[in-house]
Amino acid sequence: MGNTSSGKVFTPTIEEIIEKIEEPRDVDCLEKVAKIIAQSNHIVVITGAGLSTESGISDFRTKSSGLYDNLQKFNLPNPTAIFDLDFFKQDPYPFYALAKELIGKEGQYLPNTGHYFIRLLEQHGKLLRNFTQNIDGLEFKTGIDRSKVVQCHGTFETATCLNCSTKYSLDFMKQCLGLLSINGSTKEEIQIPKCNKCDGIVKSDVVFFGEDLPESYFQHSKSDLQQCDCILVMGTSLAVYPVASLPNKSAKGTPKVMLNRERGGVFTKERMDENDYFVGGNIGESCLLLCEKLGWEKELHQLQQKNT
Ligand code: CNA
Repeated sequence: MGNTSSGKVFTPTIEEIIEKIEEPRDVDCLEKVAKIIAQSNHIVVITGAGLSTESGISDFRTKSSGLYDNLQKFNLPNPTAIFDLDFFKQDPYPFYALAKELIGKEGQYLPNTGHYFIRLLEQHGKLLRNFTQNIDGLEFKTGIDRSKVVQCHGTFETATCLNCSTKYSLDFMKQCLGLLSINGSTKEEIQIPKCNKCDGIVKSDVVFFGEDLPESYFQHSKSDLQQCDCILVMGTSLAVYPVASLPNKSAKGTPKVMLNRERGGVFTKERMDENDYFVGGNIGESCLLLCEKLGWEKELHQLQQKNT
């Protein structure tokens, strides 16, 4: 599986990922998790693409609906090539087609109950940090404080010319992808974003395989994981490193909880210890049940209503 302690992003090949089985929710376990959350004051939340599927954005590895199973049309040498820098320099089109889908039209994607649950952890003074692998920015649409979120795999909010490093905004990218009108007219087709100064290819500041993670990851990951009193993992297969190794970095005995349809990383039956909890099923429903147990339903509805 390679060097899991490196600061560069990498993932095992699809063949290396064992076929996983979706598991139902264990209600007794959920009850215990609610108690742990009630007692915790420094929670680290680690999130992935599964958090946003209930907002309508596909994840990577869910069979048939996941993005990796729907990339055949681009004739890629392998699915992960879409985030490979060398491949991108040869053919940036597949990445931009995916970017167009992930960014979406204005207001197309909204946060769901899972995102709001994290916002509620913040509102109750319990959130130490949310390390997100997501690049859709839905966390911020809940109103969460930006300093509470580390975007481990970068962001679509900014972009950089690969040749001269000139910075570009999301609006520039949206215009190139046909998501924003220029002088009142929108071109639906994708134009490869090119630098106004040197004509180099402009790449979104999303972290590709082999690239370094952002500075904020290194600034916070070690100390937060040492300080936290609970780890909550939501919507990730824990297959992409180094984020996948974060749950192992907490102090011995720190409760670790995974809310996900399937087990992954340290949450497989063989690897779990007595302080680890796995809650299967959809995140949205699990978070709603947790809100009920914590007495947070009213606040949840208020947050959701504010944003619709
Ligand atoms: P992944 O490998 O696709 O895993 C997603 C996990 O979530 C799987 O285990 C699913 O079973 C699970 N899952 C999906 N939907 C739900 C749900 N509603 N409730 C509970 N569990 C669910 O994705 P990872 O995040 O682990 O992989 C990391 C990649 C994905 C990062 O580099 C991201 O940039 C990338 N990605 C991000 C987005 C996004 O920003 N929304 C979308 C697609 C891919």
